[in-house]
Amino acid sequence: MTRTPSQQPEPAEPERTATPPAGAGEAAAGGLDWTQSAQALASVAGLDIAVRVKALEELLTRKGLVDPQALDAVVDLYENRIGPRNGARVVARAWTDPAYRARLLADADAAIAELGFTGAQGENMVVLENTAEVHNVIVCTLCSCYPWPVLGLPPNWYKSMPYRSRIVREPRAVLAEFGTVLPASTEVRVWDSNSELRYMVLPRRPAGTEGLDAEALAALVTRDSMIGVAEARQPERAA
Ligand SMILES: [Co+2]
Repeated sequence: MTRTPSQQPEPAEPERTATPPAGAGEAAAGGLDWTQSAQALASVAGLDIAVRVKALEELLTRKGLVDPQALDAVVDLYENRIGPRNGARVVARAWTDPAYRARLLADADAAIAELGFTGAQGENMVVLENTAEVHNVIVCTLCSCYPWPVLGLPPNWYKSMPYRSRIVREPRAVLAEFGTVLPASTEVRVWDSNSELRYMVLPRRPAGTEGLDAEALAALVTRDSMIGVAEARQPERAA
């Protein structure tokens, strides 16, 4: 099975972070010295990246080098705020600028880069447009490939085995669990991401949003709507 480091921002790689500080070698407060720490890290090097990251986090926490709550805050930032807000801006632009929408559907990498969103896990993007006829939803059945620059880090359910298997077998049932019930006439297409190709869904623009500017529109675009398990939010007041 192919594994990609899709759960933490780049600096979390043990190799780079486990550099011994000056005076290393003495027993530290946590009971491990840096030689032992490096060996411990090497011994888990063949394991899943999540296990390696967890081991690294515990080691750094024990040494007082990181605050686990601060780490959680960083993850939350990427998972829930910075990332999905980027994608929301892409969607709002596509809703308000037909020429941009056309560029986005034709060459997503270039159109997304126009807004300044580039980086790891964002190469070879494909944007899938939801319409009344076709509803797209994305998954990575093999692991957890996900377009970081526009959506941030994947939510835990996206990485879970039940989602990865069930969205393929029974997409309508899974969508219904997310509160998304589509007419029988709407075709549901499930797209399997991989290390060469990352998908993002362009959700349908909600009705009654004609008077909203791009910023107000972006606020209606949720992470889940860009994965395709939900639709964009309805505006609170009819425009
Ligand atoms: Co994957």
